Amino acid sequence: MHWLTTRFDIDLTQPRVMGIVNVTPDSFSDGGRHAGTAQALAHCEQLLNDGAHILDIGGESTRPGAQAVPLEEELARVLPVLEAALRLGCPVSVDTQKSEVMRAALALGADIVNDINALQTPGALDVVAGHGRCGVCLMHMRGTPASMQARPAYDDVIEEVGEFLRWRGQVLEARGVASGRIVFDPGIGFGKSPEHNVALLRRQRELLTLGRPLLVGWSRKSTLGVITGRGVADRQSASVAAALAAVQHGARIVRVHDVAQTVDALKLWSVAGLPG
Ligand code: YH5
Repeated sequence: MHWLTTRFDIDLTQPRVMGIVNVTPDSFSDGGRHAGTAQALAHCEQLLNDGAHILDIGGESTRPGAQAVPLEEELARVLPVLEAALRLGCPVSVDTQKSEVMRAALALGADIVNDINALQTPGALDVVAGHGRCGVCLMHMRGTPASMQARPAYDDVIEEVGEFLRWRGQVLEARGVASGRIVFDPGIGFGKSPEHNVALLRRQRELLTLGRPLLVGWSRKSTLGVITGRGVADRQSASVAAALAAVQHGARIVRVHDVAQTVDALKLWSVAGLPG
């Protein structure tokens, strides 16, 4: 099984680690745009040294309740880091919901569009289908980052997430995007209660019947805090364990902050002979 992207056919016969690069003012210094870009690029290099296979660059804070970032600001944050990261020799994804950011990122040569809104924003589908050669991660979200924690309700969260992803996959394929370019993500924490997120982990295998590889992001998310009683700075062990559990239940790509720890854990996992 491979994930076809702009420059790379990513072999998914072994689990892949996507390293998170947040290009937001709270992540890298406010010593000006150039200093922020240099720090973000150094972070990209660190993640690759730690064993990341894919870098995911995002300039929009999507934590529950976060404010929207204006287009010009997101472009100014993301594009300089993306341009430099594209020279590091690994697949690079851009984490955005905005069609204009997708368009600019693909013009620079971005390998993957990672959209928490599954290309439902006006224009996004046109940009990705018009390019036709990038990889795409389609994620399920209920509501918007501003509203999504307001009592999310599902009859059956697995069924509803699965139906949504199946529909978005069909929409993309109808627009000519090859199925080999598309991966699915259940969207841990996006309009789901802790119980919903746990159900998506325990029953994650059911989503494999959709026939696409699964990418999952548990790293540092609040459900891990609910389970362990720990604040966001102390969720590393739980994040690594969640990544391993997701791989055991069939995920092919894990999106993580703590790349070195996750890569080590996956190395042990693979020699232990516990199949994904
Ligand atoms: C994802 O799951 N998540 S941004 C709240 C936190 C910690 C982390 C402290 N982009 C995903 O990482 N893209 C984000 O609480 C994503 N899948 C994909 N494909 C949110 C995030 C986070 C939020």
